[in-house]
Amino acid sequence: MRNIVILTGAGISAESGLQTFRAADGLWEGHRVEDVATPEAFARDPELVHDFYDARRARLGEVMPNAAHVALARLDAEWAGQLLIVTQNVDDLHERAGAKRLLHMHGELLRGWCVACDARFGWAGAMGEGATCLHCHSPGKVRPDIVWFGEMPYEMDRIDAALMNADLFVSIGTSGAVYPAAGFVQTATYRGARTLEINLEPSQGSIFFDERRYGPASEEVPKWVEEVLVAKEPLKPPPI
Ligand code: BV8
Repeated sequence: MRNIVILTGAGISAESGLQTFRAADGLWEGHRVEDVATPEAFARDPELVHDFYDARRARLGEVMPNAAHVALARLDAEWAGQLLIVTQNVDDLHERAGAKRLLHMHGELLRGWCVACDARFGWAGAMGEGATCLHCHSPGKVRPDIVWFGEMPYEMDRIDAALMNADLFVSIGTSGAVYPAAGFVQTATYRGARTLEINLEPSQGSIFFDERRYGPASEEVPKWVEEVLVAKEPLKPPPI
């Protein structure tokens, strides 16, 4: 086993104190998806959408990565084979834990996107309707650099290439409710990869996984990473 693809969802950040989406106290409880996470919603009521994301961006400053984020960063640092962490999360906890081989398929809270000049840039703090583009300085054209429902996720080519080449696909802390992410397990299986689900409870796609482990990510992920790193035979570095 050399090439690993890991998909993470809101469940991996739950123990850091970030709300998940579908839990009783989840993000979608307070807000209807179509009111805050669609381009139509942003056109209709940008203030409501900015308030939703400004609040989540502010919350980031109050939380820390947990043992699951730290364990994946360790695997990233020590795994000689190919590894890609594909997160659906818009928080920055994977980065803060030290993960490098990481991509945000649904964007990032700490980034802005100017719909006037198409520039994308780091953004800390409230954004709000009046935000001015850091590149073209147009006011009121900056939106969160986040993939909303109906929009194409980021870096799908890179994700597909990694799935095509994977020996192992692992899904952590996701309900498997949102596509195309929820379909990755079938793509990986179709390409001959072994598949493992680590979650608090069975996800909507749990039947598609070869192996399932249920429990809090902060306990199950460090255990799994230890197994993988201990099991690894002294891999020779890939031929130049
Ligand atoms: C698109 C950013 C065209 C915003 C997000 C096929 C069939 C049906 C519908 C569709 C389909 N294809 C497309 C659609 C439409 C739609 C979709 O899937 N709708 C669903 C609702 C049916 N998809 C789209 O619109 C996507 N775009 O399709 O474009 C296209 C077509 C083909 C190829 C390419 C493109 C865009 C979707 C992205 C939307 N943006 N996020 C924001 O964050 O505000 S999605 C957002 O919701 C998250 O990023 C994530 O993806 C999803 C939430 O899911 P989870 O992260 O899994 O969170 P959830 O709360 O649901 O579950 C948490 C899990 O963790 C639970 O299972 C729980 O048990 C577990 N857990 C909790 N605590 C712990 C834990 N596990 C371990 N330890 C714990 N402590």
